[in-house]
Amino acid sequence: MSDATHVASGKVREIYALDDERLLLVASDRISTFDVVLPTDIPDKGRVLTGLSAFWFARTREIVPNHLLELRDDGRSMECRRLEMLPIECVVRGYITGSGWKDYQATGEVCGHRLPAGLVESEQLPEPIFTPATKAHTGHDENITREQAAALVGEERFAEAERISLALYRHGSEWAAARGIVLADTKFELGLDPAGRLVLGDEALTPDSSRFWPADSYEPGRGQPSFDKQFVRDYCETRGWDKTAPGPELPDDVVDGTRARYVEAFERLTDIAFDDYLADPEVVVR
Ligand code: Q0Z
Repeated sequence: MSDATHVASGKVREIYALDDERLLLVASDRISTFDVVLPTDIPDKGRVLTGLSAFWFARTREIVPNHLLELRDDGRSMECRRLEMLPIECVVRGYITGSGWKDYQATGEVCGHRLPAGLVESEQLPEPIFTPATKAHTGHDENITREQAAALVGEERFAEAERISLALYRHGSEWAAARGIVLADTKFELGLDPAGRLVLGDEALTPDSSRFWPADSYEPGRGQPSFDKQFVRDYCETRGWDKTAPGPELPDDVVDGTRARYVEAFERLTDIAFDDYLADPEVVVR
């Protein structure tokens, strides 16, 4: 780590430059809820997210190449190829929730996709839709139409990004559904390699970049509980917190229950014991 210079911070992750071609992505154990990072860590959360990303990168290489070069022994750091990231977030939605639900209620459309009338909150869409967003450096990403996205990246890149994103979502959502997890929606970040080819970067199909819902309690017509963060949200609600920083410290039972949910998501999706991952992170890419 002494040879790496810090280049960027996300809410719960850090990026370091290793050299001109390589970055180190480090996932912390921080957790955010209602857009605020809480003062209490969830032990091993960063390892769960890194392991899941690496798992998906290994399993989606036939769909799109990715930036992963090496998973480090700490289980929370990945050496990656440095890419020229596209200036759009590649969001795919299979269910109508979040900002998609808001936009649909206001206009009957999401990112220019006209949807059937009468959808209820959290309902599955007739088919998954690609709903690009701009990268807001402060505040929230903004949904944009395919025309706006195509103007930012070019028609040809847009069409390729859409095709890749839908294929990744279909793969991930079918895999997750077979293991009792609804992948409601997800966000990919694509970049260009030096040859100008699209490459999957950042994290992929993790609970921080997606909405995971427990399939056994799925019920359209209401908001769904989050597979991973529901204990934290419930606790924050009982505290009557106003959702401005700083958030509340979490009690041990909320921390333990939340850690168990992250580990459960990892084990269900990978069919690998989390202890085996801790002993040798490369198990997820073999
Ligand atoms: C990803 C982000 C994070 C803060 C830049 N392979 C890549 N090449 C170039 N840039 C990126 C990547 Cl992954 C890149 N982000 C998002 C991640 C902390 C922001 F860990 N920003």
